[in-house]
Amino acid sequence: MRTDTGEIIHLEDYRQTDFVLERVDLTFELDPTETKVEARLIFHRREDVASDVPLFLNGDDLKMTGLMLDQEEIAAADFDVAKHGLTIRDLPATAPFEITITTEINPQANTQLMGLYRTNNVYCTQCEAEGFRRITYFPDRPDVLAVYTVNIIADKETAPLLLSNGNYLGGASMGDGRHFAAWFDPHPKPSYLFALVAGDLGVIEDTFATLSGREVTLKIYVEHGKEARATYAMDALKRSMKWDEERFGREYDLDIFMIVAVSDFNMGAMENKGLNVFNDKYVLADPETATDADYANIEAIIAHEYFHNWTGNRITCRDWFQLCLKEGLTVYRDHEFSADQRSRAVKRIAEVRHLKAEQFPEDAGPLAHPVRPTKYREINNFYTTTVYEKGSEVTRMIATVLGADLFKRGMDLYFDRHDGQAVTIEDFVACFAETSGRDLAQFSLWYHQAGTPLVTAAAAYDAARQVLTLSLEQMVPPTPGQTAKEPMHIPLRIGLLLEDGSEVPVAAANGAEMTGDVLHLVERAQTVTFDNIASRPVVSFNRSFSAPINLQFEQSAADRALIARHETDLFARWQALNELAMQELVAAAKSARAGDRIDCDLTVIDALLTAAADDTLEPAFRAQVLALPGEADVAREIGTNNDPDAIHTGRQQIMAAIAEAGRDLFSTLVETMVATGSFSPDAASAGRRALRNSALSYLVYAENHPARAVDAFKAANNMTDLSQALSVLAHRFADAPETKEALADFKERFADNALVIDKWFSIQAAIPGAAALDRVKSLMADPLFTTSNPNRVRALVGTFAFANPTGFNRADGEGYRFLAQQILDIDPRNPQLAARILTSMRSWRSLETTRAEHARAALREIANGTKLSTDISDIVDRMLKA
Ligand code: B3K
Ligand code: ZN
Repeated sequence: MRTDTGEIIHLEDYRQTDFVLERVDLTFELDPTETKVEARLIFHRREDVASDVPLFLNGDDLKMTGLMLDQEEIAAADFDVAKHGLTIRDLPATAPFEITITTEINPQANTQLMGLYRTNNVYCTQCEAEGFRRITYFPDRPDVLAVYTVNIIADKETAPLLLSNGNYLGGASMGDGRHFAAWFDPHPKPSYLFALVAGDLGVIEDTFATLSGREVTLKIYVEHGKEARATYAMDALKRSMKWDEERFGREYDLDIFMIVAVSDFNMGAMENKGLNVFNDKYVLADPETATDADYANIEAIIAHEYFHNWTGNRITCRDWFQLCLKEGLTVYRDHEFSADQRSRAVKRIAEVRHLKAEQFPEDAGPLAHPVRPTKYREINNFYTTTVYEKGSEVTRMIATVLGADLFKRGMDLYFDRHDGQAVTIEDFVACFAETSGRDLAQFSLWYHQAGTPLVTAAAAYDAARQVLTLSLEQMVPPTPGQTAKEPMHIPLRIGLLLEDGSEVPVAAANGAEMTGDVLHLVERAQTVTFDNIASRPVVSFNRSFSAPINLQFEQSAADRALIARHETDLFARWQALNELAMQELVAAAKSARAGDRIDCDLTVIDALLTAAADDTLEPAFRAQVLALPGEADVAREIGTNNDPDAIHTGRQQIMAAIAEAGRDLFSTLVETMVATGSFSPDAASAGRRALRNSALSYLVYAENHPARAVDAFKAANNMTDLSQALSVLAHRFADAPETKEALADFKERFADNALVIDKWFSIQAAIPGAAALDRVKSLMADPLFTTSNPNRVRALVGTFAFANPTGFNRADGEGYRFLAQQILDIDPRNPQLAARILTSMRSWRSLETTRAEHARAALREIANGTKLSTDISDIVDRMLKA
């Protein structure tokens, strides 16, 4: 199995290795440009494997300086080194044998940030998915589990800290200015979970007493001087450890758990056994420099990586097709954690917003793939929102279909049965089928069929018979490689509300299985009736977003407003309001395009303002109500032939109408939602800030004057308020002197804080309008911009491409041409970063023709690039495929 040649890997070709790896001993002699790695690997041949079958080990960009079998040099005739691996022949038929490989690598020159690399003078590794093969030749696949001992030798002065997985064995000075440390990880693990960190870092320390009374040492390593900013992460870690014990019965299993924060990292974080490596963006926080969103992200990602210890590390994936086995499940676990720590309804709203904004377009475009794919060219391109977020939704649906108790029993069985194994989605699902006695074959289509199902619903009420009839149809749209689809098992939570807001119990229906309020839609078309309904009910579909579907259901604004006022499910209230707003935004975009007058329905404005004013609701929820669907959401809703400028204009008009109608409410909120006492990042305080900032931006809109935002900028005593005020200024009054002054002030104040400077770049990259491109270009020339730091590139280029619809989708196509150049420039250094940013063009076919043609041309320009990485050619080829 290897992907770096660009060949296509198929799930059906899976077979286990010919040799079993028993033990791994690694010795690193660290040097910035010439690191020596000695790997001693004990193997034995599987019984059924013929004695002439050679051993193949993956390798990438390695220089081999030694190769021995049982401490004897292997003759040149008995091995071949090729670009992608090492083949060794003539190995023992039955007895275990030891292969010793010495390689030389250059961490300093490693700009891909895969394998062993340097970041701010710290040695650091990233091995998932296939980075270990850039350290030594190895059976680099997740189903090869072994116990590792690691010796690290390095200069004592520049690398006083030497870390790897597992428990610390010991270390000492070596007399030549170097020292060493040895680590042993008793838990068999795949190579992708290997980690090494060495350098000079500061640390904060704590302890955690586990359920069974063991004491675990907790350490978070950060750059010197940043220790105080790691305390929130430590707190989140301890809460995560406790929660996993209480909710899933999972205890930590080593003497020490370490987190290292680094500034150059391709992703959010990495769950290496006992030694998580984090993008420092998801560790460092204090009120002056981190927003409420940053705090929430830190909490979620610390939890996510910690939860991987059981879902991913102790039980891992048989092959990379099973990625959602660990990722979807672990996202589900971190979602539940955040829901328990914060407000469940508000968390659910944020999840669904994210799912619809990121996963739905992926599922509707050229990059669509099943949650459990069956083929890939470059596995790094499959760390997608489909695998993660839709994977989480599928896990959530198992819990919904089974109910909490049976779901818990299924999870317990999974942990019991598969601990220490590398398994498949089928193994996972079988645990739930077994504990529940349910046949989950149809349900499993969620793993295998790509595309967001469309459910079309109609409701008819027969007053004479007191019967409500729901006609439901489902359709799964065609996706690349999958034209015909089977009907799915869709668990739809529903509620029936009467005119006075009271709820009719719905536990029983004719024509569908119901469990509680869950209606099981399993046929292509299903007619479901409810008896004894005294008056016409309003149907609330897909409560708490029980299924990740698109729903088409004609419902009057009055009915939606009733749901918004009376639903007991708060998510459903938000959903009704969001739907109302969406209809207005779509209509406004169409009017703007046609050059017609834009009006906003007063029922809709009233419903939104009523909810925003409702003191019985938590402020965070009310803030979510005021956050209208974004321009990209409107584009997705319209579906085809999109004109981003018209969508922008229409949305601005709707916001203006709301701002004008809600002026009094907004000024009251700005006055009353003020913080009391000192800053706290807790969810309730964050909610008040969110509501106040939202009200403030509407108010600035209504007044059409920057004064209030300038005042807010000056008065802010935390990064949430400060960056919000700066955004309002920059996005509404881009060229005003007040804005220039605020931007300059912000830059000067935070010039030495990279994470805050990222915000400075991204706020400006998102300023709407055709001038955005020139702004982005001149920001690239700013001395603070650097192409070697992924966070910085994402903040500027990524924000422009992902989060500036009018700027990026300029009608003349210059935005796409710019992106094409950036991709071709980034790709040779860091293909993963380039590929991720390129996915911003995944919806190009839904643009109106002129833009779509420009987008196609830019994609072709990329495709014609010389020496493209597999990452980029995979993405660009799929995007261009008809
Ligand atoms: N498992 C890592 C992601 C690795 C991505 C490799 N391209 C982080 C996470 O999902 O927790
Ligand atoms: Zn993960």
